[in-house]
Amino acid sequence: MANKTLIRAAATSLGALSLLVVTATASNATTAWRGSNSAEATSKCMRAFDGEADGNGVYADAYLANGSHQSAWDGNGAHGDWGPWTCYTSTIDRFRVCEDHSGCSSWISRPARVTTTKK
Ligand SMILES: [Ca+2]
Ligand SMILES: [Ca+2]
Repeated sequence: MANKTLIRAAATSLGALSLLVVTATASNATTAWRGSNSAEATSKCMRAFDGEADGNGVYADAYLANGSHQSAWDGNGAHGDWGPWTCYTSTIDRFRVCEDHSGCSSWISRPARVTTTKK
């Protein structure tokens, strides 16, 4: 009896923990749009969403602080779900959403970072 209660308590707190992590990731993300396609980025992770079933793939495109160029595709296309988060060891300097055979959004600099600069 005591053991069962313990296991249930452990499972409940584990569930609460993973929910917290997901919420934190989503709320810190910056989104770039091109038509119904979008890409999200945090300071070190990004993912893409293909919102148009038109045969054109969608990917998040980024330059990192270390100068490398990275792409993260929505691998399954317009199925109503996001591609997987891809994370890097270097921070994302700028990112945009690109649609194959079509083009890209404008660059967004330093996604998901709090800006305190005032002019
Ligand atoms: Ca598409
Ligand atoms: Ca998808």
